[in-house]
Parts: sequence; C-alpha cells; structure tokens
Amino acid sequence: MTTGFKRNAAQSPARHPLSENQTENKNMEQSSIEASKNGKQWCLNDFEIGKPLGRGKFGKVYLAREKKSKYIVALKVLTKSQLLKAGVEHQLRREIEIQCHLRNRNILRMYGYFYDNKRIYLILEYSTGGELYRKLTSKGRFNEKNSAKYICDMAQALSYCHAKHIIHRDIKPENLLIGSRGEIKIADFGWSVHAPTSRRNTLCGTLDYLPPEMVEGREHDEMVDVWSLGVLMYEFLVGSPPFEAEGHSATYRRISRVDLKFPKGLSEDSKDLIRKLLQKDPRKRLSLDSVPNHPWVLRNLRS
Ligand code: N15
Repeated sequence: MTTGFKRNAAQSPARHPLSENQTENKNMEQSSIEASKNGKQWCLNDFEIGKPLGRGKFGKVYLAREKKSKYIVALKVLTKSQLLKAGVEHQLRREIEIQCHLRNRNILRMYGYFYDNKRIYLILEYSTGGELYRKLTSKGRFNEKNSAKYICDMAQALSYCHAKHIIHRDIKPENLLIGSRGEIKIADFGWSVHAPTSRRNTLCGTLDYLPPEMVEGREHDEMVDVWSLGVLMYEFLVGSPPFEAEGHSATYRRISRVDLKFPKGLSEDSKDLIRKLLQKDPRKRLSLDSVPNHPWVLRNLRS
C-alpha cells in the first residue's frame, strides 16, 4: 500500500448513506453515525455498478447503487498505478480530506472512499442534471435568469469555502454539475490543477479562467476565485470566455491587460457586475458576499 491510505483513516461521518430518500440529509447523517459505531468499511461488493458517467485522467466515474439502501451515487474509480506515476497521491489525500468535510448544497458531496490493491474508489453525490459544460455547449449560452442563479449560488458556495480557508483556483464549466433542482454543484476541488483535463492540455485551454496575478506568476489569494467567477459569468451570458485567443501568449496578454470586450446585447447591469469581478487589482474586486446583492442578481432573481 503505497498511497498512504490507512485502513482506519478518518472518513466522512456520512460514509454510510442508508437513507431511502436521496434528498433527506438528516437520515443520512443518522445512519452514518450507526455506521461509524459498526466501524463499517465500504467495499466494491456493497455497490451495483451501472453505466459510466464520465472519464478522467486517472479513471472513470460510474453510476452506482448501494445495495442495502438503494442509494444512488457516482462512484469514481481511480487507478493507483496512474496516481503514483503522476506523483499526485498526496494531493489526492488532501483533496479527499477537504471534500469530505464540506457541507454545502452547491458543493458536490463526497460520502466516503475505499480501496483495494489496484484502485481507489470515491463515493460521490450523483447529480441528476449532469455536466454543466454539456448544457452550455448545447444551448450556446444561458439566459440572464439562469446565469444569475448559478452565479449567486457559486458566490455563496465559494464564500463558504473561503471561510474555511479553501481556495478553489480552478473554477470553470467543466468542474460544475447540475443537481436535481437545477442547482449548480461545484464538483472538483483544486484537484484538477494537478490533473489536467484534455481541454487543459490543449494549447490555450489552460489560461482562460486564470487571473492576471496567476498568469504573471505573482502571489495570489482567495480573490483568484472572484476573478474566475467573473470569467464564468461572462461565459454563461456570451457563450465563450472573455479572454479567449489563438494560443497561450495571446491569451496571456489579453488577461494581463484585462482586455475585456462585450458583444452587443448584454444588459448594462450584467456588464457592471462582470467589470467589478474582473478587476486587475485583486483588492479592488467585489467581495463574494456582495454578489447576491448586486442589482443584476437582484433583478434576475425576482419573479
Ligand atoms: C479529488 C477528490 C477527493 C475530489 C472529489 N471530486 C472529484 O473527484 C471530482 N469528480 C466529480 N470527478 C468526477 C465527478 C463526477 C461526479 C462526475 C460526474 C458525476 C458526478 N456525480 N454525478 C455525475 C453525473 N451525473 C450525470 C447525469 C447525467 C450525465 C452525466 C452525469 N454525471
């Protein structure tokens, strides 16, 4: 066992999702306490494996059902040899610890994990709405009402993380899922910084969401997530990120200069919020807690 996972390592308190009702978190918490008492460890045999939901660099995600409770989850299967080869096992441990302790309706829950000789299995919340990236691609862009709800939810979820001194640093549509009530779910915590997706490997995919201080290699803090939220809001409303360019260095220049251009048809208050999020000076960026009170959000969340 070279991954550093101890058999009795502390796991999520809610690692035993025995509830019949997926939406009842209370039941899950209760049964998880029972599970802790029993000292139950999960194993692959506890789950029925369904269709694949997605594929990443280190493994696949499957639809799965816990046999006893019939609880539906997303089971992420990571290959130890691939993790070791990439030297990311410490990063993974850290991310698992972070993810297990986050409880927010806009952050994908991780119920626990287990492993065998070859693989590590992450028991993740199943999002019925699927990947936001796909929805954005098929629709082209989102209307103001949906965008405002997503951005408001994201701001609150990120604020929750910042209060726990967790910076996401990799906000982009590929890391977001949609829940059963259409709510946004942040699905990936910093992990993908070290686990490049195919889009990140392409020439210019990497930089689009990064703030000036990061592309310039300067020190950065939690205000990087405020910038990324601005980029995300622009992409929701326009259909492509604001600093997109041919190649790495052209994107770098556009970000560094905050070369922000709006297509015709965007509302004035939406442009105002985007500008306030996309400030070059991190200290001048709008605080996350002010986002829900911005006129554009208020106007679109009414009705
Ligand atoms: C490093 C680790 C501790 C962080 C844990 N988070 C992740 O591993 C990030 N992650 C989340 N990687 C894959 C997923 C993931 C979770 C991918 C897809 C789904 C998921 N939950 N639900 C889905 C899902 N629901 C779908 C519905 C329709 C079509 C596709 C769907 N994918």
